[in-house]
Amino acid sequence: MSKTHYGICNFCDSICGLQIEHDGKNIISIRGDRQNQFSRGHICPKGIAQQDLYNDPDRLRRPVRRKGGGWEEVSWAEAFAEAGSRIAAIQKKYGNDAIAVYYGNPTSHNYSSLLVLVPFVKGFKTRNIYSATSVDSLTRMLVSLLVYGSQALLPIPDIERTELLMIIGANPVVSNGSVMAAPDCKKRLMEIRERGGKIFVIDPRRTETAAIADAHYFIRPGTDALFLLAMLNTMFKEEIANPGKLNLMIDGLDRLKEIAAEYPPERVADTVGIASEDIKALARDFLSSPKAVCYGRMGTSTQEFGSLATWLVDAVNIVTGNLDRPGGAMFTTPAVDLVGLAKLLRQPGFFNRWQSRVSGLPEFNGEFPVAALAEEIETPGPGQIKALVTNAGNPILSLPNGRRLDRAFEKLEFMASIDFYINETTRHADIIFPPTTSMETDHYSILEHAMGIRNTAHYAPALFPKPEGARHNWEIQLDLIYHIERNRSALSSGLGWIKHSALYFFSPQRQLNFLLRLRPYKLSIEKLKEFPHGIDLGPLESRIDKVISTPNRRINLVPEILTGDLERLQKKLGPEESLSEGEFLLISRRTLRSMNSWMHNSLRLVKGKNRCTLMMSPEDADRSGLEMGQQVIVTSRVGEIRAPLEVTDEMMPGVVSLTFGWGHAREGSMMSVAREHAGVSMNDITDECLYDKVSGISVLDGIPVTVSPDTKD
Ligand SMILES: Nc1nc2c(c(=O)[nH]1)N[C@H]1C(S)=C(S)[C@@H](COP(=O)(O)OP(=O)(O)OC[C@H]3O[C@@H](n4cnc5c(=O)[nH]c(N)nc54)[C@H](O)[C@@H]3O)O[C@H]1N2
Ligand SMILES: Nc1nc2c(c(=O)[nH]1)N[C@H]1C(S)=C(S)[C@@H](COP(=O)(O)OP(=O)(O)OC[C@H]3O[C@@H](n4cnc5c(=O)[nH]c(N)nc54)[C@H](O)[C@@H]3O)O[C@H]1N2
Ligand code: SF4
Ligand SMILES: [Mo]
Repeated sequence: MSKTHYGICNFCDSICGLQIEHDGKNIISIRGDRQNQFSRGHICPKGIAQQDLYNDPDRLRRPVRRKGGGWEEVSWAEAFAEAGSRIAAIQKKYGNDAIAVYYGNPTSHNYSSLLVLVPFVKGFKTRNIYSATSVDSLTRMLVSLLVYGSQALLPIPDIERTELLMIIGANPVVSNGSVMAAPDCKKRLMEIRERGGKIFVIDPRRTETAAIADAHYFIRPGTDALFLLAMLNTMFKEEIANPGKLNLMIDGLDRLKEIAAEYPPERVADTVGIASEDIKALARDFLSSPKAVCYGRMGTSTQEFGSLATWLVDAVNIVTGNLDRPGGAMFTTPAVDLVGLAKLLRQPGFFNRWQSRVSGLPEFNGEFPVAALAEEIETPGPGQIKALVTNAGNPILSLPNGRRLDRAFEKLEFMASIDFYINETTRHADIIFPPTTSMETDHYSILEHAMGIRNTAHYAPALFPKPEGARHNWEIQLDLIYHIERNRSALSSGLGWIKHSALYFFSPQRQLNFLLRLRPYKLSIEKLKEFPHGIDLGPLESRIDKVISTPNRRINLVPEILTGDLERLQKKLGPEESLSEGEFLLISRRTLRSMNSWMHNSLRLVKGKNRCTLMMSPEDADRSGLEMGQQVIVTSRVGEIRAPLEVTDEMMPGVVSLTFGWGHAREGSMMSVAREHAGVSMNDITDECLYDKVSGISVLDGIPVTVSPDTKD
């Protein structure tokens, strides 16, 4: 008999409520939960495809170990014992930093994995810690740390009440929002216009989001900081820029005025690609709207001036009085209060306490930027990486210069991965530990609720019990550390056992329950179970005076670490910055039926037309003598890839775009459907040497490339 379970999709920040029909063992169907307080029935194709992951015959159910040219299943005990002893031996021989850890995006969508992340990464006792943060939101977190005093203080656009939304470098209609949990995002954006508000989009591609906006402006990749400074220039000149009640708590307003004075719209227009009159009009519209908000994401984060651009997005909101006011950019009041917790534990975030060995890249919260990973494996000397553990990440496809990483991973003495699949990354591993799927785990989206456009809370029990002989992700993380400690010394083994038992006792579920019981809402898992469609805790509230975490409890509008980078930005205005003949700037693209690099083994998601194309404007195609559908070679400093050309006026002339996360034909990867729809990996030509000089975040948008016909075609 069919039963109904209300679950949560944990693939992206949208946290859609799922209505799952099942028979206790098999999933019959998945659809959007219409009664869900937050997602209102919304679901996207990836949510429906959760069942494909669960049913996938290629998904590993037991640990596997490399054997000859293939793999053999081994018991958990054997897998842990071997990984523990190999890692401990390598650390004994070369020092603790010889082991590196990389954890990927799904870690942050899985509360239990997240709650054991600190003991997990610290357990390795290495400085070589890496994650997808440095190809994603590092700049966002760094700017929050510098301006508001806590990396966890993320300003969220209050799209339910705003009258003007300026989206710069984000495509929420496809991504469903990032650092902005806004399920049913497209509809919510359309509601802004239905109530008479406006949406402006600033993007080198006329995106799916631009298609539902009032106006769209092409911008040259990497020049957002200049554009935003010119906006500020106009705002200050008009003399009506007024931070309002924030005036009393801002440090550096005059200094920002001085800085912006140097960037009149006329000075930046040619470089940015937006007419000075348009920049002024946008600034005036923004100023004159009683509730406006500027929202930037990947396009302003993972670029040459990622820190400056992210900072200036906030500056626009602050100087116009739109920070912390309804309809502007606001801080959430989540049921698990991360900001309060960070304050209590004195962990607001840390930056540049130490630097990477080879290139001197700054640490952030104890992690190095991934731009340093390949060179840290390749460069001999004390501290060289000899072994790697990955958790829920696919760096070969998700990090710049995947081919160099492929070569570097080959040199490792040992590698272990926690993942469901033998994919482009884990095929390099010696041992793979597969965790349970999202259908076998309970859910509470700690980070996403903290980024909600409303205050909400939603707990969903696991749909199916943990199958016999399976391990949850958090259990694998803790068991692995325990087995390393066992091999370190008798003392470490004893202490490790005590720690291990304590962490199992204070399991992630117990920790979550404890955190939920705290103020302000004093909830609990039991209580939340009474609300299978989630609880709406109301719209965002003004609360900066309660949460501001800088030592002097004031907003630091002009952090020196950021202003120090303005000199580099100035150079962007020089003549040497223009592209040479035949050169383009390459940007990244997301599509609705892809989830970064990893849901391509679901036939329902990959069938249909090839989305792995190079988009180019008709002018550029004409000038280059290229035609729609033709196979082209895209070449950067680090290599070349081949892809079919898609000629479209969506693209700004001079800019080309590729989807990322494809390229599943690599030998040894064992995902049969993905292999049939392989595509090519954009990150085979992104350049690991290009990063934002302040934060070290990788440049994924604005890579210089050339495009030529593939004569073999
Ligand atoms: N060129 C370019 N590159 C990019 C981006 C871009 O826009 N352009 N975007 C960047 C961004 S924003 C991100 S977040 C990164 C993502 O980078 P990664 O996190 O490295 O890559 P994902 O594709 O998310 O891979 C997730 C991996 O985790 C596995 N997995 C899924 N769920 C679980 C789980 O619950 N437990 C475990 N153990 N494994 C699981 C999957 O099988 C897959 O191998 O990519 C970045 N790379
Ligand atoms: N369907 C789907 N949804 C996803 C994901 C997915 O893979 N697929 N991934 C999830 C993840 S991990 C994340 S982090 C989020 C990301 O969420 P978003 O940031 O909303 O998504 P992107 O598509 O990366 O949007 C970046 C936009 O910036 C533009 N851009 C590129 N360079 C520049 C520039 O220099 N300046 C400006 N102004 N714009 C620029 C690009 O054209 C693109 O439209 O999406 C999440 N949601
Ligand atoms: S929008 Fe995100 S959370 Fe919602 S169903 Fe799709 S992948 Fe899942
Ligand atoms: Mo991401």
